[in-house]
Amino acid sequence: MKRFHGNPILKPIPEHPWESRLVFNAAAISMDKNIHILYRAMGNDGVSRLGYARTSDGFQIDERLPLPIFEPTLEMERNGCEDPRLTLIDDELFMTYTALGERDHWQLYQISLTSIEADDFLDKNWSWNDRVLPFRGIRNKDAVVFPRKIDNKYVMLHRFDPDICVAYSDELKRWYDIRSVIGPRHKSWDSWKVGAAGTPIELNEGWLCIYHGVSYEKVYSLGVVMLDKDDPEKVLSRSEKPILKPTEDYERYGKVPNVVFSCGNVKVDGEVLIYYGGADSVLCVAAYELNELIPRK
Ligand code: BMA
Repeated sequence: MKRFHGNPILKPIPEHPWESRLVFNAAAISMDKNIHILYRAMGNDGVSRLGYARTSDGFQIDERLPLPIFEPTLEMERNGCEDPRLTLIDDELFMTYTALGERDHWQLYQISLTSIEADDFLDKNWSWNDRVLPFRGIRNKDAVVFPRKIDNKYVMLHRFDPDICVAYSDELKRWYDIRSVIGPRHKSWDSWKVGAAGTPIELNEGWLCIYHGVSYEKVYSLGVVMLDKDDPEKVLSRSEKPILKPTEDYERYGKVPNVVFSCGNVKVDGEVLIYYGGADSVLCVAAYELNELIPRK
């Protein structure tokens, strides 16, 4: 495993009010010979919006747009659009994110799902389709859609505290059969709660899913779980140890200390690039050999 020596790859830009304070958790997708990064950004108003950056080699940023490409429009997300994940299915890009709103003066976070035509995305024509709430009014986050149907159904991983759960859909609107896939493990780095990271990667062995685990000490680390190709509720193996834990200064010190949190991973030949937020303050990347990510039982 190698952390990029140039980490962090994205930092706040003080001159841009919407991203002047924090830039962190990001979706990443490889299309058209580039890796496209949608990152969560915050300015002084404390509202999360999404910014866009592009890299051709996965590490050096070649382009970064000066304005957000996605921001709250609906009442239920007035306090922010957080932690995006992207999945390409046929020619449509689906984005899940956490919508942060309020109910009875309490913060309410829930999953929201939208999409955009791949061509529009590549043309930077940000014509997103309607935003729908798969689990309206229910506290839920860390949602990501699998890149293909399984048994003729769309599948999503999401998090009903403290477990990673699954849900199925026929048309990406109504979701059903919610069941737990993995939960926290006692006396482990993932003892408090777990949540999916980026889009599951399909391998011969199964679905390679990177996830975050939180310990009782509130340290956020990353691990992997391999799910059965035909039955994503069946766990084939799960890493005993984290594949990434906060050790560098940019992971240990920041808005929220001791956090590595990922919403995006990209497989490039035999390597996987994992994009992750450091201490909820900056965006970083680490490269893994595919082999080292496959969990041994
Ligand atoms: C989670 C999410 C993430 C954040 C993490 C650590 O609940 O809100 O966006 O990175 O906490 O603070």
